[in-house]
Amino acid sequence: MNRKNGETKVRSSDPVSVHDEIKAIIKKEDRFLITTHVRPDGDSLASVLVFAGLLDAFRKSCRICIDDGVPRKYDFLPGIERVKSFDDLPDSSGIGTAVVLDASGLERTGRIGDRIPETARIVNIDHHEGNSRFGEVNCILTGSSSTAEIVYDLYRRCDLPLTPEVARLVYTGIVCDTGCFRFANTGAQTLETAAEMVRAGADPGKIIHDLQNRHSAHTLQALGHALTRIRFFLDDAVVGMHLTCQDLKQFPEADTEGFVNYLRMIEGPSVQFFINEVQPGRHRVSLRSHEKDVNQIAGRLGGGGHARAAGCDITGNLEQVQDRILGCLSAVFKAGRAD
Ligand SMILES: [Mn+2]
Repeated sequence: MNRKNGETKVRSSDPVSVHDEIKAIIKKEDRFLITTHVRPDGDSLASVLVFAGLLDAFRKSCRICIDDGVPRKYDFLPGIERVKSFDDLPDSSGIGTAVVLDASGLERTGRIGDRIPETARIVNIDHHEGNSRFGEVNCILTGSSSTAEIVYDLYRRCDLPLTPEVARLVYTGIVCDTGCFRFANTGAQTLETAAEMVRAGADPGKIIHDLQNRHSAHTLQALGHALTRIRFFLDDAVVGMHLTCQDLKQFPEADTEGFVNYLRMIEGPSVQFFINEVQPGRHRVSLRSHEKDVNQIAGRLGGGGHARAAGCDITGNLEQVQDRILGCLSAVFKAGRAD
């Protein structure tokens, strides 16, 4: 990837001027690619679909492409069939503008980033604190609960009518990134936007049902298995659990996304982690905290995310992975810098 990143310093954008800039691009550009990070979640998928709706309203053509399949649990999202995987993008030479949503760096889009022609303009819309401002236009609003909320704000500023489909998408994005309005990123504005979505046709009960009550039995069995592995570290300041490839062979249909959040329910520890061995020796680590900056810790381990929810990939055996996480945490605790 030859593209140069912009300043790496975190800085929130001025929403009015950057929205105007994006609006101007939408008006003059005709060939768009919309993408987001690998292992898409509810917010990233909702964001790409709301942005696609915005382009539809301007009668612009776009392709939506993600370097990963769409997890089955998001199959209820209106328009989800428009989201294509990497193999469906054999030729990207005609793309004039790539809109990258909910990705803190271009590398988070996996192989898609490399497919964006050098001549194409990149519009980067995100709410992650560590966003590397890799776009020609960067709309980074770290105070937003979700990227869906930012895209909706843009949609509203374009004076487009709020359809029930867009309302369902935006509501889903907010619910997914706020943990159903439980996390610290749930502000008054978030709840106001959510209320607006409900008035416009989003059904909160139905969306929660679609998101949470369609798990396979394997998912709950895998969760049960992981919960038996809860261990405390660093004088009980940290709690963690893990699943190995071997474990997951017993539960092939398990979706482990969100398992780490169960650890947050334990009183006492200030940091929670879940280690998921996705391939032999390759571990996906999820970090959470009620009050520490785990984005900083994930950053030291080659990952990133948000202050209270972040992740990284670490290779090695389980003990090595655990040692690296704990080594990093104990250094940060000692220095008292993770507040
Ligand atoms: Mn997000």
